[in-house]
Amino acid sequence: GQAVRLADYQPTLYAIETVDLDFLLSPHATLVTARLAIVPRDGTDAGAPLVLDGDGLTLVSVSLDGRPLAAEAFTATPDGLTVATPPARPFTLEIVTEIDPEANLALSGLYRSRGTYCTQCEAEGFRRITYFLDRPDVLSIYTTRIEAPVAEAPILLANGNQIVSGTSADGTRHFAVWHDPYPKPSYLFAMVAGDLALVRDDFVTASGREVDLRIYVEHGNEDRATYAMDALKRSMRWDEEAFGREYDLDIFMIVAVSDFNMGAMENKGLNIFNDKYVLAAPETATDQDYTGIEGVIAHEYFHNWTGNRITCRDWFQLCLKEGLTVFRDQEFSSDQRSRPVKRISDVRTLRAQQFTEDAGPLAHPVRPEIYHEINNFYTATVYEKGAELIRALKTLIGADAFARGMDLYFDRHDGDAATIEDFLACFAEASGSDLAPFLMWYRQAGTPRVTARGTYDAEARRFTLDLAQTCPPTPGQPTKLPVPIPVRFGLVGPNGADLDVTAVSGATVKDDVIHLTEASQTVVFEGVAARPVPSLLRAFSAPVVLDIDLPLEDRLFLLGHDSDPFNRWEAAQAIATVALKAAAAAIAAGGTSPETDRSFVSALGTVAADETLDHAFRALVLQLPSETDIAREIGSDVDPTAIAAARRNMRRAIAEALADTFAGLYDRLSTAEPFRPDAAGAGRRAFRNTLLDYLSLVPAGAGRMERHYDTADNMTDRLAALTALVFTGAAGAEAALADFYDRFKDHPLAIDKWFVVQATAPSDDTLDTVRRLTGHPAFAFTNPNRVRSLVGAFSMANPAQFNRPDGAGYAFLASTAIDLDPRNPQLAARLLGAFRSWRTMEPGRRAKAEVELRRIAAVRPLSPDVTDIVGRCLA
Ligand code: BAL
Ligand code: ZN
Repeated sequence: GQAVRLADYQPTLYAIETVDLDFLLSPHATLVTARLAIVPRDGTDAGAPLVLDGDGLTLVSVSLDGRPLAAEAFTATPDGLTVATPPARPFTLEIVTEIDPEANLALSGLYRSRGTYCTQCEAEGFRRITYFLDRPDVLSIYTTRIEAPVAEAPILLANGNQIVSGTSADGTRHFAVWHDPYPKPSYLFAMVAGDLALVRDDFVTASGREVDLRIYVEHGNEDRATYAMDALKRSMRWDEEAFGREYDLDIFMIVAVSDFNMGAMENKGLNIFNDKYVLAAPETATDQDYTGIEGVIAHEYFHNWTGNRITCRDWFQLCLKEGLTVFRDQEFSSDQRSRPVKRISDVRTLRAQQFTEDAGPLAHPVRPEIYHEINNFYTATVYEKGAELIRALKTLIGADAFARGMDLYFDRHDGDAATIEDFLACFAEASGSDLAPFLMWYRQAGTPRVTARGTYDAEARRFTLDLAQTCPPTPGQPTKLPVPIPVRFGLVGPNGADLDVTAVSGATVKDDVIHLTEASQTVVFEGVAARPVPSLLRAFSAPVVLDIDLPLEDRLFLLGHDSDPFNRWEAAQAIATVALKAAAAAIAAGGTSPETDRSFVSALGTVAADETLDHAFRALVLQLPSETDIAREIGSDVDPTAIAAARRNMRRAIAEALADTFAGLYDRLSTAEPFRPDAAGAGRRAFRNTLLDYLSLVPAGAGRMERHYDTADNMTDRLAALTALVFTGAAGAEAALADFYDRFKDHPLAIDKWFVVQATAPSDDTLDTVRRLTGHPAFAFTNPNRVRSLVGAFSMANPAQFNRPDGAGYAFLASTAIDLDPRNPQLAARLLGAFRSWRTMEPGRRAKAEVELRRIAAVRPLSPDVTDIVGRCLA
């Protein structure tokens, strides 16, 4: 694709005020008639060409104000339609295209998923349906007529409200007309037609509007949509209470489909979901699935205001809707469950995905300034770092000013296609502060590193904290400027309580937040009664790497006593990270792992046994940093085999030292309780399964894994047992795999887990297994969930096996992506993200990865999606 630059933004010459769409559905030859009411914008030169986007379209006819356009009046290719000299007044353009939904394996535009017609238009799918100004700043009122055989598609849905419907005289064909009164960009268009079951409920908004809630699923799945419906109602109420946002149509629909590139899509009034984020039953869905459903249902619903009512001016502003909406769904989940547990989980994801992305060749600013393929920018940086920036902004200006800024944003920009500058201006106004420096967070890629060094002067009762920030170079950005970093802190005194301070100088400190705005600042705290242990970046108040040289005793103290639960967890992570880096280096150099520090192990035992802490939190403290986290911390000449060995050794050392404690805790939790997918139930299972994971490494685990598997009454427990059996290569592993497959062979989402377990197994046979499983009858390259479960899990979640020293993991991924690319380029490009850390590998692996990347780059034709990812990886 051509480079698109933020600096080149220009509004369109023409507006499209209304769009009347008419779909005559047929699997291989759907006729789409689009009647566009087009108006030259003020200032457009008379007769300036009208250039519409297309992608793979077949034009049937085009007419202007009811008359066919003469051949010389326009040019049409599959990828565009230009009207050379349109009238200098409002006019109607009628375009008829013919498309083949059945052959659309890219899952963008109009396609079929197990017989259901559905659409995915974000980012640029609408141009695969009809010629259009397919960009987010062209807002139109849509009316959609869908006609199909009754037998094939008894359900006909589109955005907005249904206004007319009818059936042919012989009863074989029918149609429905839907009208959406809210102007919207083309990426929010949706239609669905098929034979689906309906789950209904209703909701009354704060001001008394009755909303008809509908979830459409495949027949037989009705019972599995109840949790999604419940999450939807809770989301609707929460958005009224937390953000004052009410729903604005009489009907809200969700359709679950099996074949979907993304998680879900926020089309106005008609969300279309990957069924993974709708369907759940205790036997087939894990607690992680339930929380995923709750979060994604909320996310798509919240987009109705942050994304739909206020959309993006251009795709560079993607974070305007995504970062903000992720922030909103994270807040929702925090309020529904445990805030500290949610925070820790989100930071784990952020580090694993976003920090890793930010540290490699695919790093880009939260608001990029150039792209070649927008589909490749639906990233952890835009989403997760985007959400962190909203949170950091709230921390800097305070909750009250943040709330006023949000109100102002909704008020001022309702109906707009807005920018990050528009958004920040609302908060600058609401808080009376200059947010120009904050914009730098959006413009600079890379994870800032904050160095903190403290010294205590007992005589002067003074604590001095030297803070400095740097940000490493990223592609196209060799040097960086400082950004405003909110450092939430406490000075923890000897009894574990935060010490009082009588005066602070050297930086703005508001309540418990230091505003680090310069490259370096020294903060001086007066009246500090005792030597404190600084607890910095509490609740992870900014998306930075904190470099603080605390001795082990101080970290152990924070692990035991910090009033901030996040930093208690963080203390354990930091201790483990230091030790694991050292162990991996020793192993890579041909030595053996140093012994795991006994005081750390015993501190973990204390946390595990502390009944005042909730189960979910204890589970998180016991989980060591991932292999990916350790690799990123090492940063260069990475040996993933050594990292995996170091981590395995530490887990085993902990398990051996704490076997009795863990076994006792495990057994006490084993009393049966009815399954509930709430935070308490999920926490209890997470803790018990973490204990099982440790016990699986020692003799005490023998027998427990099988029993855990056999007695499981829910997927979380069953999957944990299966994972432990397979990962330890236990004698019962094969039988359990066979049993699991047999039990769930009619549940593709459960079979995905069966693929994941085998693809992530820490065994040198895993690649062979994965290759073999690509030929399994339950596997299909046409289904993104299956592909992600097998190929994606292997490449992204099994670093030691993907990065095999012989390069066979790289070759497998490259070949798979090359095969997939002609069918589903978005999916192929997404899988290749696994190469994002290739330059940090030791030279042997690096060379093998490069060979494979170059092999992909040489393939012709190659999609813009894959060309972009591979090109940036090699740049
Ligand atoms: N807009 C794409 C899917 C999502 O972020 O909700
Ligand atoms: Zn979103």
